[in-house]
Formats: sequence, C-alpha cells, structure tokens
Amino acid sequence: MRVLITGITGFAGSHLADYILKNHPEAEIFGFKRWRSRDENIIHILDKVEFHDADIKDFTAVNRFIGEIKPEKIFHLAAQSFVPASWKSPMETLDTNIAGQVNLFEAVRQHGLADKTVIQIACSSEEYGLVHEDEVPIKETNPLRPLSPYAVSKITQDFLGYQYHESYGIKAIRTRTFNHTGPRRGEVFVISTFSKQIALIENDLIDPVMKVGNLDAQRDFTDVRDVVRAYWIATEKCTPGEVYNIASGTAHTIQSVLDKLLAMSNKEIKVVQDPERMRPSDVQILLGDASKFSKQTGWKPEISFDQTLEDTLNYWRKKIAAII
Ligand code: A2R
Ligand code: GDD
Repeated sequence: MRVLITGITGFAGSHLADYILKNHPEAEIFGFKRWRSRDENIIHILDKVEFHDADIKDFTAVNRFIGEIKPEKIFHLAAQSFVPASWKSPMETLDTNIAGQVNLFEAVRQHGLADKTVIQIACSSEEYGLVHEDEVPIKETNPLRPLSPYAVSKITQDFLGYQYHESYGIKAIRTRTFNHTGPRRGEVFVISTFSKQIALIENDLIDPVMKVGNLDAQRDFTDVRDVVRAYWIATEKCTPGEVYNIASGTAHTIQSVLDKLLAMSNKEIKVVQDPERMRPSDVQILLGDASKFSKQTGWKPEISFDQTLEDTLNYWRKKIAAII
C-alpha cells in the first residue's frame, strides 16, 4: 500500500510516519516536503520514507508526484498551522491552506484517482470559533463562526472536501481535530512555549519569568500519538465526504495547564502577560464531542493529559540540554 503524507516534516506528520512504520509495515511511505524544510523531526526516518520536494502551492510539483506515486491513501497535513501568524500575514495562510488543498484534489482528479485514493484532510476545531456556553461539548453540526483567517482557511479546506466529494466523488475524509500536543510540537504553541521557557529557566538561560498570553481560554487537548492513530483509523473506517470531530472530551483552562507545568519544576517562576501574545479575537472555549468518530471507529484516546505534559516538558529539557 502506497501512503503519502503532506507536511511530514511537521509535528503531526512526523508522528504519523512513526505510527505507520511501527504498526503498518506493509505500507510504503512517501512524504512531501519543501527543499528548505527543517529535517529535525524526520532525521530518524530519512532512510525509511521516500521524500519528494513539493511545495503544496506549486501545482506542477504536486501534480507530477501524485502521478508518479499514485498513492492509495493521502494524509493532507501540510498547512500554515499557527493561528496568530494568520493575522500577521492572512494571504500567506489562505494561499497555502486553500490553494494547497485545491492543487492536491486537482492532481488526484486529473490522474484518474478520484474514486481510488482516500484523502484525510486535517481540518480544525478552530473552525467552530465563537462557541456559546450551551453549545459544548461541540458536535459536528454546530455553526461555524470563525475568529481568525486561519479558521476561515480551514473551513474552506473542509468545504472543498465536501464539494469535491459531491462533484467528483473524491474520497475526502474531513477530520476536525481539537488541540493536540506532545514532543516535537512547534515552539510557538502554548504548551511548547511554556515548556521551553521552563527548560530555559531551569538552565539559568533566561530570567525566571514566564511570558504568557490569554490564560482564560479553554482547550480540549489530545496527545498527538492518539491523534495520528485516529487519522489512520479514519482512512480505514470513515465515510468519504463526512466530517468527524477528534477530541478527548475534556477542556482545560490555559491557566490550569500552566499551573500543572509550573508544578513539575523546582524553580520559582513569575508569570507575566505579554501583550504580543494576546490575539485580536481568541476562541474562548473548545470542548469537543467525538462520539460520531468513536462510534464509527472504536477510537478513544489512551494517553493521559498529565503524561503528555510530562513528555513535552522532558522533550524541551532534553532539547535545551543538548544545545548548552
Ligand atoms: O515548514 P516545513 O517546510 O517544514 O513544512 C510544513 C508544511 N508546510 C508546507 N509543505 C509544503 N508546502 C507548503 N507551502 C507548506 N507550508 C507548510 O506543513 C510542515 O511539514 C507542516 C506543518 O507542520 P506544523 O506547523 O508542525 O503543524 P501540525 O501541528 O503538524 O499540523 C498538521 C495539520 C495542519 O493542517 C494544521 O492546520 C492541522 O493539522 O491542525
Ligand atoms: N501560542 C500561545 N502562546 N498561546 C497562548 C499563550 C502563549 O504564550 N498563552 C496563552 N495562550 C492561549 C491562546 O490564546 C489560545 O487560547 C490557547 O492558548 C492555545 O493556543 P495555541 O497553542 O497557539 O493553539 P490554538 O488553539 O490557537 O491552535 C491549535 O489548535 C488548533 C485546533 O483547535 C493549532 O494546533 C492549530 O493548528 C489547530 O488547528
């Protein structure tokens, strides 16, 4: 079985490759990256995956490699994934995420693979945006009220999945994943930035001051290793054209996440709000109902949140120790 992962150099993509290598040795894995991509997350699998340099915005490259690989499964993870960056450069996010999706679908369609290749699309809980208190836990039927250009880009990816399925029979499976975290998570995301700052403080590399943004927001976190398992199962058991939430079903305030991380360190750390980290409109609560996905696939998360936090903090401790 030929399996293509776009965004394989990223957080979820690299964990997905690890999951497939371990659990589905029958799969031949192909990865799209950019010639300038960092190889930090894939250094351990360079000889186990066939990599191709394909910027997802470049139809010529995407079309050529889809034609050569003829994948039976595609996990489409490549994207501009950081919400605040989408306010700073909205067009970059919209272009990468939307044009990338269209390029992939058009290549699959033009190579006659529409009814053959199963494509998992990494949509996002961020699409729900403004959620009222009586709407949690959020079901797939909840209205979408996006609060960032990133959310708009993900809604578009999501609806392109629906539309290409209806128009051409493309076997798109739309997964709306709530927050996920763990080792290798980009340093700008909340649990990574908190963990990195703790590791820097523990090594006396910065003053014992933790910079934070909005601590009142609530997020539903799942370990990335449970999420990539869900992506694989989605391509085996879900219905093309349909949309599925992937979530743990528990929300944590960011304040409580910070408190847990601080309790894992012996250092006295002062917390200060950094205005740069505040968003024009933050999503206040994301708490997902993944019962549609769980009923159809039997999936449930297995790794506890405390374990995920500990693993993430230790990942950053190791990373900082390696550079001093
Ligand atoms: O930055 P790079 O070159 O290492 O590659 C990133 C890739 N990517 C692209 N690949 C090809 N052409 C592009 N124009 C392009 N722009 C970005 O997407 C990297 O491999 C991946 C994003 O990884 P992370 O930022 O670590 O995101 P994460 O958490 O793995 O998210 C995966 C998916 C995304 O669609 C999110 O929007 C969704 O899950 O939550
Ligand atoms: N990044 C960051 N840095 N966020 C902070 C900070 C900080 O210092 N302090 C508080 N926060 C709050 C943010 O305001 C937000 O409410 C929450 O922590 C989570 O922020 P992020 O980790 O940046 O993630 P996100 O929720 O914006 O988006 C992530 O989850 C989406 C799924 O809902 C990303 O992984 C997206 O790609 C993904 O689609």
